[in-house]
Amino acid sequence: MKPCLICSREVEPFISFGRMPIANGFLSADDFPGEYYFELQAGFCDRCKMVQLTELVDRERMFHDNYPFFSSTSTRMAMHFESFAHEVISRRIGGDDPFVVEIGSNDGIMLRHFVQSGIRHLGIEPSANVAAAAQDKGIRTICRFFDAELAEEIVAEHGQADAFLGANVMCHIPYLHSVLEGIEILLKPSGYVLFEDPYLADIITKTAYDQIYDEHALYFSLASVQYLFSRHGMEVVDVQPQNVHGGSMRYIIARRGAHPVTAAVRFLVEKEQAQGLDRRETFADFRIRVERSRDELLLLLRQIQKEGKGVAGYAATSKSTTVLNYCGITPDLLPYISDTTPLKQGRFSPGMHIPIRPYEEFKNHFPDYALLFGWNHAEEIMAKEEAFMAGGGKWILYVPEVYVQ
Ligand code: DWN
Ligand code: SAH
Repeated sequence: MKPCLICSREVEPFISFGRMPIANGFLSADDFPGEYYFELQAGFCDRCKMVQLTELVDRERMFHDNYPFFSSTSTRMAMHFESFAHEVISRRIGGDDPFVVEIGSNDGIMLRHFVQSGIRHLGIEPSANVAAAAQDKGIRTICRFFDAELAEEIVAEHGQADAFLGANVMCHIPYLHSVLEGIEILLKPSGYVLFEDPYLADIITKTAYDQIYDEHALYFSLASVQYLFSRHGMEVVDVQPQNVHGGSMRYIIARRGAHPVTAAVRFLVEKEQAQGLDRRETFADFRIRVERSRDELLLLLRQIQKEGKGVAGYAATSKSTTVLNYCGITPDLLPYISDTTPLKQGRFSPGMHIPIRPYEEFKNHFPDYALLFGWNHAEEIMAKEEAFMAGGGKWILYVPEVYVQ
């Protein structure tokens, strides 16, 4: 048993996906022999209620100068971050010369709106290639991992921040206490922290097990976030569910007593208890549903193969690495995955070594079936793929269950 990343109590594992490669470790054939693996296993801490990985991958193996995820590839997400930025600008900052810091700012998908509004901003993004994409757009970005030490340096140079932002990044940081110490240093007394991540209740109820992969070290509920921030003199003052990435939660946090706590926080605390997010049995039940999902997906792909129909993967997401390796989906069952990211094209998927092909391959030769690894972008993708569907093409989905549409 491993000590909890948040409170040091022993964590009880509830699911193992077995030997797993790096989710975003798309590779060339020369690299197959040296491919890195770890055991992908998630556990639950009964004291602080944090769901977490029990074996961690070194951060430099995941976030480096060749990180292949560029946030701006989804137009729906671009709109989402425009509205996130406007929530901050209209409701959370003010005064003469506000200053906003975002960690995990990637290619600047959110910060560009602060640039446009002439607001003092700073992005903290350790993956050099995506940081450079932001810098090229005139977005002030430091290429470092955020922690308490960096927070001191930022305050010395720019002063304290009015808002500290993060989207899909806090759950990537197992050393969160250092980040929270940094926030204590960086945030003005009346400042706000706003961050959002895939929400544990959505992952569990939708059997969205593919959200579990190396980069996601933590899986937040309101209860676990409250515990974490309370240890640093802060509290959750509001929560706002977000209809992105399959169901996310935005947490709005302030120093204890600085701002009133909304009724939404109290309601969600009760709802989580009713859903059993604070109990082990909930996770044991999740494991059973995950195993069933795996068996059904494999069965379906084998049937399609037997019928001699063509199938392709759609979007080589990080999440797909868990599905492919856990289910054992080999290139004979899935000959290729189409993806719009040039850095992934011409390479192979981690572990199962399925070729990643440019989107044009899909567009020019529709398969009979498309296995939608980008299910979280289903609305955007299906709207774009009307011709595929009009020609009789069918989608294979596995969240919240395995089905053909
Ligand atoms: O937390 C994370 C989230 C925010 O983004 C990171 N750890 C990594 C990443 O996860 P992901 O790879 O599962 O993200 P997405 O946004 O579900 O998938 C992005 C991939 O999908 C890209 O490779 C581009 C591809 N894609 C595509 O080929 N066609 C995406 C769309 C919308 C499309 O139409
Ligand atoms: N916010 C973007 C990107 C999410 S991907 C979005 O929602 O689309 C996660 C990002 O966090 C990656 O770009 C990664 O390089 C970055 N990251 C990982 N650890 C970090 C840390 N300690 N500090 C700041 N950024 C970090």
